[in-house]
Amino acid sequence: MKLKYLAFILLATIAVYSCSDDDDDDKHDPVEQALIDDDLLVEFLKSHYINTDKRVDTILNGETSLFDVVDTEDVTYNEINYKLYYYTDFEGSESGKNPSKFDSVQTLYQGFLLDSTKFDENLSFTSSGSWLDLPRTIPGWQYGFPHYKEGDKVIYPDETFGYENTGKGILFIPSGLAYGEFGSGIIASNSILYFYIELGKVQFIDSDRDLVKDSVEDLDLDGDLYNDDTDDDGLPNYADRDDDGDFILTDEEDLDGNGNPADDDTDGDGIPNYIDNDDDNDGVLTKDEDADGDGDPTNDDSDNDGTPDYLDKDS
Ligand SMILES: [Ca+2]
Ligand SMILES: [Ca+2]
Ligand SMILES: [Ca+2]
Ligand SMILES: [Ca+2]
Repeated sequence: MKLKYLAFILLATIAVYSCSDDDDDDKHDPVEQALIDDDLLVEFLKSHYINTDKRVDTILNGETSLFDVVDTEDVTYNEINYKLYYYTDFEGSESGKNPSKFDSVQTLYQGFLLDSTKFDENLSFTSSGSWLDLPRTIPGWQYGFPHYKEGDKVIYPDETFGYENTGKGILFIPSGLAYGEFGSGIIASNSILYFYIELGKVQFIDSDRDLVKDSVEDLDLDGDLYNDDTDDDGLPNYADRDDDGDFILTDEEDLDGNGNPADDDTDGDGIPNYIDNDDDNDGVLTKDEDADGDGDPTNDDSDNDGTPDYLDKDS
C-alpha cells in the first residue's frame, strides 16, 4: 500500500515536470525565432529574384537570386541579434539626405508577407499617410531607411509636386524587427515582411527645438535617446533645452548663429559649448559666472571688453 502511494507521487511529480516542459516549449523564444526567421529569409532570397518590373519573383530559369544582390545589416535589438536584408534599386539623389532612425520620412511603400499577400500600402506622396516618424514605425524600418537618400522635389505644370531620383529598394524584415509574436491585423504572429519603399523626403526631428536634431542628441550613438543626459538632471538631452545646465539655452549657445550649436566651441576642447559646463575653460562653471545673479550668464562682462565672462578666460 505504502509503495503504491509512493509510486503515485513519483508519477504525479513526473507528470508535473513534463507539463512544465511543455509550457517551456510553447513559450515564445525570440532568440530561436530569430534563427528560424533567418533560415526562412535566406531560403526566400535564394529562390527569388528581381524581375524586369523590379518586383520580387520566383526563380524559374536560373535568374540571379536576390540573395546575391541584397546587402545585410546586423542589428541587435532588445539584446537579440538579427539580420536585416535590403535591396537597393537606387540609393537616392546625390545631394539628398539620409534619415537616421530618429527622423521622419515621406515615403511610398507596399508591404507584403512572404506568401506575397499585400497587407498595406501608400502610393501617393500627397496622401496624409505619406509622412511617417521612424521612431513610431517597426524597427525594421528604423534600421532600413537610413540606407537610402531622399529624392529631388519637382513641381509639375499643374502645381502638384513629386520627387525624382528617390531612394528605392526593398526591405526584408525578420518578425522580431516587425510585429513579432503578436502580429497586427492580417499579419500573423512571427511573420517575416518585405516592403518596396521609395523615399521622397527626409525631415530631421528636433523634439525640444533647440537646434540640435534628435540624432545628434544621441551623444553616445547607441541608438537610445533616453540615456544621454549631460547635466544629469533627469531630463535627457533630446528633451532638455539646456543640455549642460549652465543656464544658457542650447539654441543661445549657437554663438555664430548658423543654426548649429554643435560647431561652437569657445575653449576648443572638442566639447561644444551647449554640452560644456565651462565654456571658456577657466575653471569656473558657466553657471557660476553669472556675476549679477539674474540667472543669465550672458549679460555679465566684468572687464567690459564685449566678451561676457563665461566666454572670457581673463575675467
Ligand atoms: Ca534637440
Ligand atoms: Ca538634462
Ligand atoms: Ca546650456
Ligand atoms: Ca568658465
